[in-house]
Amino acid sequence: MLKPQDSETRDARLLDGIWSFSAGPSPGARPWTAPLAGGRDAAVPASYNDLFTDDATRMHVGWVWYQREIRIPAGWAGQRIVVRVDAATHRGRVYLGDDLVAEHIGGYTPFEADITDLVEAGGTARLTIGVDNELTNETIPPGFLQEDENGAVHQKYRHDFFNYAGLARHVRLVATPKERVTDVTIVTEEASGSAATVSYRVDTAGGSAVRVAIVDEDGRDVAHGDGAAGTLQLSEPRLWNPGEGNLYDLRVELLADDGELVDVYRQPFGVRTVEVRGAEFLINGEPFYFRGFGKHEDSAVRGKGHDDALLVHDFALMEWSGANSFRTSHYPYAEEVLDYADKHGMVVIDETAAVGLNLGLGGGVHGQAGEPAFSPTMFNERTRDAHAQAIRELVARDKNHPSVVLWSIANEPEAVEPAARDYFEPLAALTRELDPTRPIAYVNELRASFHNDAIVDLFDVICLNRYYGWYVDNANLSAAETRLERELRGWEETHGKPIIIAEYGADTLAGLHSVHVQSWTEEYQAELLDMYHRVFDRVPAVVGEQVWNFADFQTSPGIIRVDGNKKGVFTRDRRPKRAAHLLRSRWATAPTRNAAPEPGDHA
Ligand code: GCB
Repeated sequence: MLKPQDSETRDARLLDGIWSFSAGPSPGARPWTAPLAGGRDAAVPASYNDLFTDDATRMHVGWVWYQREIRIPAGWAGQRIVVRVDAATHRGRVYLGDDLVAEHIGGYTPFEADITDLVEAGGTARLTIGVDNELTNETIPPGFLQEDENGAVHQKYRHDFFNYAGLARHVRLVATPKERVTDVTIVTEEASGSAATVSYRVDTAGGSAVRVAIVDEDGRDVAHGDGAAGTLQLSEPRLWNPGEGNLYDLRVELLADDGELVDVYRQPFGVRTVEVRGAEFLINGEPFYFRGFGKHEDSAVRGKGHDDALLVHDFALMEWSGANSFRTSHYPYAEEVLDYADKHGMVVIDETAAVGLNLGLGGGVHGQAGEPAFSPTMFNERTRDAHAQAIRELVARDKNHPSVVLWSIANEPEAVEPAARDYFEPLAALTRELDPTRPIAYVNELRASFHNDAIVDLFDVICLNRYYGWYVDNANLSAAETRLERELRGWEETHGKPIIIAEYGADTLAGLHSVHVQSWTEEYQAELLDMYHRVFDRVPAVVGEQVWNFADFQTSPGIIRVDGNKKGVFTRDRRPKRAAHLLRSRWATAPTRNAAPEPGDHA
């Protein structure tokens, strides 16, 4: 799905600001047919949960309503007009006046409502967006409702991060020509320093002719083509590389028979290739070593609300620490984040919201054995359909980002029971079919190891989350080191694929110190990371280390954490803990943005 943009023929206006807001009633009560009764002010973009002081809104289960007036610019007569919602977590319904104009399921990918026939250029209309935060066994991510002793209903889920909801990303009013570019796909077929072959495909509505040009960063046209699909040659391309966010635009023009310009869309892209060969991960043919973090979209007050200031600051901190990559754990992030990663040469593992397809973990903390995870009464065919749709929408949205080098289709699903294979086989195949150019992975949890993981062979890269020294062998780093090395060598010998440690870390209370081996202290977190690094440097198949987590983040109140998950290397307000300095001394000294740190180079 194309990101809205301004061009000679297009107009995109942000509808950010203060909207009228109400938690409940259900859609049956038709709250969109009049100004919201009892409407409060809510900021867009922001999750609504932490905006107010009452727990009823914070912990609300079900629908909430956002409403505002929109004015259609007088100059938009004859255009196609849509409301574009970047995310409604987890289900959205858009109403123009009394009419339902769009419905979308999936909380982290965009959708559009076509309102062309319902509005007049120069006129106004009442726009209402309903957002439902309920999670079930058949949503991605999954969850369930639980009634307590007093009959109150609570939303439960199988991941630890808080179920922030609402309109956490931009909402826009967008005008495009009716005959228009509807999609653009760009693939680097081959790339070297001296030449590159780039293929493109343009989808359109209407019968106009297609003309394309590649435009470099200085605004010069460096290649041209005609037709809806083709191959373009670039000589001496400026490759997109880790740390070098070199970008081009594909300028797509639609032309009427008389040569008149019908539509223009500029799709940014980078020239780069990605490949897994043996136990190596190659970007532009060179081995790449991932150094970085699992992240969250999370901050005080705005919850998962997108904020450009936080985006710029988080990247500044990642660059300060020497990180060259991060994972969009555990859902697709705002498109602005990926645009920024493209521009800054930051490498991204792009993940769906399929977190918690696992009954053996409760919010990442407690095990509970018994019932199978993949069965008609638990995660079933409808769950898989929703998961397939989440993969389709992720690839459709993010396929042109050069920063995205690996798709992660799930975090820590159940992977031992045989039914896991029936569930994942078609999803892995679907991801490959949608994008044959990028490797794929799922992120594995401890209970599925190299000898009993039933699905890992469906994927190209082995991503492991490991908590030796924390959930296992807490405060015993020497036992943890032995176990970690034994396991990594097992994966290396059994599977011969590149291994990324997608999570490792320890909860740490900023300001807590000890001269003893004491978990929760800043010293313990740093020593634990240092121990992992020694092991990584001894196992050649390890091609990446991403610490859990970049920053402390808010968790579900029902799980036993002290005001959130404290595995951040930075606090929630982005102050460094001791471990941040350790990472900087390991990562920022690596010879290039591609390279593994020098073995033995520890603080
Ligand atoms: C995990 C999960 C992550 C949790 C983390 C933890 O394995 O993937 O979402 O936050 O553990 O800290 O328990």
